[in-house]
Amino acid sequence: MVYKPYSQYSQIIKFDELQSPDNQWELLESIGEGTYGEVFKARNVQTGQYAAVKVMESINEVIEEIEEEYMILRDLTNHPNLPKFFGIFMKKHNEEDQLWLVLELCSNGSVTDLVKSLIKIGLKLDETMIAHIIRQSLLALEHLHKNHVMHRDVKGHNILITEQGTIKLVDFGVSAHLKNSVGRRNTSVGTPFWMAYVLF
Ligand code: 4QG
Repeated sequence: MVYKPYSQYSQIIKFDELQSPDNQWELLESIGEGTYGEVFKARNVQTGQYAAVKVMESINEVIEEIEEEYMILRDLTNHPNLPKFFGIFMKKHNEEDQLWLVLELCSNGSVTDLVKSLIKIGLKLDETMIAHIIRQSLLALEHLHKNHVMHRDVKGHNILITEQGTIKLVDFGVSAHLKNSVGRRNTSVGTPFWMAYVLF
């Protein structure tokens, strides 16, 4: 029997009551890395619907971060520029349990991927496309900020494009509710790309 301290520690996620994803979602290929886990394409075994699944291991080491991300997904993703949240599951594993966050698939990938593929063929984003991406990203941020949440890792990797071309800001792995511990949030997390604005 593996020791699972998280079932006692969590105030927000009832780990003991989480369902297994096994008869609902099956993983397909890996499609990227988030802050606290790998992301896979997945298919609903009953409906055939596709989704993105963020698989998290070593749950007890990042329990507070997982809870914060879960609350943001549960409460704030009712916005067109944030990914839909389809559910949270516990996958029993021989050695270590996995937590699965099932999210909307953005099948056109990230803005970083898009820019890289354009560069390869000698092209770049035109101003209209940049305006579209920035505008919808800002709408997502406005929604988060109105709800006292800061994302803290805005970058091309975390700005995704759906099949329809809608922009979705993703990965709340280092996001924080401001009402939790004001004064601790000047800590440096995420990717220090944004530091360029401060330094130059
Ligand atoms: C998500 C789809 C790359 C990731 C979170 C949804 C993290 C994707 C994705 O990632 N769709 C990424 C396709 C997602 C590609 C949603 C690709 C939420 N390169 O083809 Cl937190």
